[in-house]
Amino acid sequence: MIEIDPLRKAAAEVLRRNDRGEFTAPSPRQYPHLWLWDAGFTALGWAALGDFERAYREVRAALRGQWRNGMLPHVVFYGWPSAYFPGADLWRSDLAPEAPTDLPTSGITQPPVLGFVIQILFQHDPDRQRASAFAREAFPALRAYHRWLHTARDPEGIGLSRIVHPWESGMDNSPLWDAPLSRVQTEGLPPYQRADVHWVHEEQRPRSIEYDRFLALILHLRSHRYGESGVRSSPFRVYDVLFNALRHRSEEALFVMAQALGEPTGEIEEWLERSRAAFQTRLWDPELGFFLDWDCGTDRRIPVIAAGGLVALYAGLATPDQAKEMVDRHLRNPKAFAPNGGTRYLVPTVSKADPGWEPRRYWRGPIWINLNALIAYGLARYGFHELAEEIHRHTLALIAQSGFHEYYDPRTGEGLGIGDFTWSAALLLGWDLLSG
Ligand code: 9WN
Repeated sequence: MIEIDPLRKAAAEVLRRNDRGEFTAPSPRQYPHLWLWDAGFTALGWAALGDFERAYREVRAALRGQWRNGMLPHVVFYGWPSAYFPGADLWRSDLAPEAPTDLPTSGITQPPVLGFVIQILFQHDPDRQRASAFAREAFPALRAYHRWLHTARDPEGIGLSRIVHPWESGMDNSPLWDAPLSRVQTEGLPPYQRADVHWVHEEQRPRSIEYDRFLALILHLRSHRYGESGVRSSPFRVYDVLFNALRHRSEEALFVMAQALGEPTGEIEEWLERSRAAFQTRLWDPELGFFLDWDCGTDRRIPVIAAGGLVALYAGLATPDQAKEMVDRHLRNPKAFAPNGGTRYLVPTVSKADPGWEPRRYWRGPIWINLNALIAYGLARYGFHELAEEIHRHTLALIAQSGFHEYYDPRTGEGLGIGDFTWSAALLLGWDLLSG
């Protein structure tokens, strides 16, 4: 039996150590700035500690990076300069007319979690006046962000937002991107020095060829001043299940918030309806029985079974039959996600049956705490309570064994990547809050 109290205490210490005052660094050494989806998970951790003021400060810090067109950038460079690469000097957000002029940011976004995070904070803050004041302040910024996701990132109006860089998915080197990334040309790329392999062994990080392509994509978008022409001509354009599922879950939350605040709901209802339909017509793969990403370059689904697909459940986007099929054929299948002689823990980021599966390399196989939390609550939403509990138990076991690592080897439970990682601590604390 794992004792939860010492783990909570240790998690609170990680949050406090990584607290930089105006934001919480995902890791002060490896990631010394603010990252968008990290900030959302981190705010839940602060709320679970009862520190709602601090949780609001985290969200505000992310919103402070907002561009005039509504985009929320994936990195806000508080604390710049630092040793992080690629830094503000490479992104050059000052080239974009919509970017803030007083704070450097990146020029791409990350999974839209803040919508459901602000609803959770609103629901749980015991100080109702403070909760309403914050909701009123944050709602317009979030609505503007989602409008941007539905226009700039859905130029064909199909009801899904495209990502134009793997970093926008948050799952940087997933095998999902192998095919679309292979089309990114890297000739003429200026020489550069990676900083990510300073603290973490390079076998646990993306390969150099992927880094070259990550940078080539940034330079492409930058040469278009991060405007629509760059998005349209990007060699990497994907409708990602995880990204769009989190967008949908956040829009469910924005709908509830709009009702509570007396704001119009029609636009949000339309968003919800359109993404529900698009998940069925475009992303559900009846042969594989799973939600798959869509590659706009080939106009086909990407046949990679990744844990992000299961996050569709968190947004309620599967029919009950689809949920059952995903669980029976994939999640409970020892050849895919379930433990077998080789792996002991749920949920590896990629099915073991996928040829791209690598149990120690970043988003190609290891377990990440944020995906476990989202998948567990997705399962609970569909009534798979035992399986949700099992994922929670496995998560606690990983943390008890190896501490608050960035990710974990699903075979041994060994902690990989950087240690003292903020969202692993924040979600241990805030796990129950994710239920809504
Ligand atoms: C690039 C901060 C971020 C996470 C991402 C994770 C990693 C950055 C990097 O770290 O990405 O954005 O430098 O590797 O993949 O999900 O938000 O924790």
